[in-house]
Amino acid sequence: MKKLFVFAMLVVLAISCVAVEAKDLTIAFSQIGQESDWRTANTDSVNGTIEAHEGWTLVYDDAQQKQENQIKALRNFITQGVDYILFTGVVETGWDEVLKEVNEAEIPLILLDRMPSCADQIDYVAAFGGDFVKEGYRQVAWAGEYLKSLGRDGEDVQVVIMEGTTGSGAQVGRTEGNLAAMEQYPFLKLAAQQSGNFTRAEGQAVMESWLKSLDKIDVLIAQNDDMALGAIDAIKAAGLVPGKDIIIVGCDSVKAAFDAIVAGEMNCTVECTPLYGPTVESFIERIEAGEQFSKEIVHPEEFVYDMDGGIVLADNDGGSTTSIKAADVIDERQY
Ligand code: GYE
Repeated sequence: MKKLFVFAMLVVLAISCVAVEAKDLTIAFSQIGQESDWRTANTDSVNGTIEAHEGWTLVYDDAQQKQENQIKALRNFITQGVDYILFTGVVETGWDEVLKEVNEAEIPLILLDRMPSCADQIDYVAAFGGDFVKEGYRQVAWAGEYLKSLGRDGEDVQVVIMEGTTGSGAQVGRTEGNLAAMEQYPFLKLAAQQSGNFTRAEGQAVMESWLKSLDKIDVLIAQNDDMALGAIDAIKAAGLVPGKDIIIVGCDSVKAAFDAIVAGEMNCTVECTPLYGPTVESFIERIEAGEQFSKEIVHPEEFVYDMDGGIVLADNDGGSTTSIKAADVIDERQY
């Protein structure tokens, strides 16, 4: 009986020790909006992870694509005295003032996804997001190599680039990568370049107008899958066959793009993972334990998926990657 009592006391002590050690945290997240499947998966991953973590409380704000809403949200987070701020900016510029206010309030800032251009002038504790230049480079390099494999590098191949939200880190970086890779494949000719704002509806509208105004389109480079999927609807409505009459390369690698590739209506998607939750969780846990991160942006490892696999393409950083057949891994996809 006495032994049992001592054991019970030890259990009580152990539980209370754990309770004292784990610090309760309020973590605020200023999200851009819900423009794409990528964004929905990103929100679910980050919010879901924080909400599931014992002792962590989430304060979430959806800015509906408006910079002024994000600025308001950040100021609210400061007033509330949250313990961490997670931030991704709808565009790159215009954050200097409000992020300096976050610094003055001494709230640890974690930069996610689209980095602000003032990153060099502010303090932040960690940064995590896609390598947008590399993704853009891969999109065009995949198309170049694929066309070569079809023996079409002797043609003048007409390429349209559908860009994301103008002035966003993802659009700026992917456009830089797209254009750098175009230089490596002189048979690829830029026929048009326009924003489809990362949404399905605008992707469809931009493709409709291109199909009316341009003589010939051989390749569509869409800076996200949602715009590619919208464009596919426009291509079908015009009586053309997507994936054949027009080669379509997207970005993100969302499930709907995998379905389109397996159905033969889309050719390739360059991965950009939205599953940030586990990384954010480990950053915060490690920072709480006293670890310091460098200011360098941590990029996740990402791949390229297409119809048949086996296309070898050079990366912009001297490395290379081999495409993976989408149908082989579709069942493992998490978003
Ligand atoms: O590719 C797109 C989204 O910033 C990486 O934003 C993100 C991009 C993503 O709307 O689908």
